[in-house]
Amino acid sequence: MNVRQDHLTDWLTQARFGMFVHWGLYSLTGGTWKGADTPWVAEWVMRKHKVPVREYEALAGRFNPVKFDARKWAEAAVDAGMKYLVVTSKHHDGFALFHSRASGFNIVDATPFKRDPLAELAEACRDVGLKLGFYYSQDQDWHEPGGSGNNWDFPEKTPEAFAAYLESKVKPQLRELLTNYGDVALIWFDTPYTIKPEQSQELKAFVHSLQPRCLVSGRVGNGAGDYGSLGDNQLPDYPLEGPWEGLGTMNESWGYKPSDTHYRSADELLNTLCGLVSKNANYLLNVGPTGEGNFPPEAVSRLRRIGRWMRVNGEAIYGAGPTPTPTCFRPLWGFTTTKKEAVYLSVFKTFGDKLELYGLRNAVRRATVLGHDGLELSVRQEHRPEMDYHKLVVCLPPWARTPYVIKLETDGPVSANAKSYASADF
Ligand code: H79
Repeated sequence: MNVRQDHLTDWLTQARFGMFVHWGLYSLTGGTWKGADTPWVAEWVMRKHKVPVREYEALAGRFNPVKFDARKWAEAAVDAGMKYLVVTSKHHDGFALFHSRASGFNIVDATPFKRDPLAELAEACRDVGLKLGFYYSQDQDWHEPGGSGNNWDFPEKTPEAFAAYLESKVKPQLRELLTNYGDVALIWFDTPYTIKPEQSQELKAFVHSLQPRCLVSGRVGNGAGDYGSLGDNQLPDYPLEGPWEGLGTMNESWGYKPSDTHYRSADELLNTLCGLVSKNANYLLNVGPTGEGNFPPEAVSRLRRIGRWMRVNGEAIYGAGPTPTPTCFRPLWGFTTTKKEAVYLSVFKTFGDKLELYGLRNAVRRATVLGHDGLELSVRQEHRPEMDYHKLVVCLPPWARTPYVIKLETDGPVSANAKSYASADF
């Protein structure tokens, strides 16, 4: 995929960490339909149980999340160290979480709530300095005969009906999203299962015609995106070229699912963040608020812990580049990220009182632990320039608690033997 590499994606690479929010009518169900569970992901409740459109629509009559507080969501993201927020404006169920003239199946016209959460979020994000993006399911729409995915109400799918759906719902709703909510940082398209190459290009051009600075996610399909999108919960093995974004959940489901209690710990989520940045990718971490509009307590506590860590260690994340030694055996202690004249080692696991790093050609001027700037760690370096072999040994501080970050200040721009191996004994 040909991702865009110009100044318009600079903010994305600078940001590195964002919040994904999956919220909609499915949040009311918690993934349960007439007593039956939906495996894995709650937001698929309609398709997994083949709920007829008319029956699913009735959920709207019960959607009244009076506890929704946009400011609270935005502040939770900022406190966690996140720089942007992407919220589901319309998921595969076809329900618009904003006031839409293009479809009556929207939160203002179809629910007793009658408020427009996206308008409230746009204002809150502006107030707290978060960029705002909208997830929009352009291909699957289980509410429409032309959208893909619903073959129980609409068994006859045709390319003509899909094209008509793009014209009558997708484009008008994108126009609303890109006209009524101020600056939109990105549109996060998803699941390009049936969309044709020219339709993906057309949607991208349509978004840019309304807001030229708005980025289009890789899942608009057919390689047309401005930036790349990894698979759900995927970690790449090697650094990626250009702007990319990884995305993941804290438990399994994206939409609120109280039975899904298999949460990753805050440290595991930080491990994923550091792992992604070391591969030149962002991390969009999901929260699935309840049908009442609250973040689950498990998410709140993790966001708080992540925020405490980011306030000390954010320097290793924001605007940081990938590992300079991608072919090194994957270090077991953690991950490497870089700035112009610094290398950051995020340490998640220690083996004894030393850590080894191979391939760094620079002399290290100073080694410190972020948050403990006054204390210098002792390092030993061995260089054999004729073999481009470089070994660095850092003495680990016994008082530091993982995960922590070691900053190595280099004697000039970071330079490394990218093909360096972890061991010279081969
Ligand atoms: O919005 C979230 C997912 O609902 C959406 N993308 C993320 C960001 C997504 N849609 N489709 N997929 C992800 C891939 C579909 C995977 C499937 Fe399944 C495996 C469909 C059926 C089996 C996962 C498990 C979804 C339903 C059950």
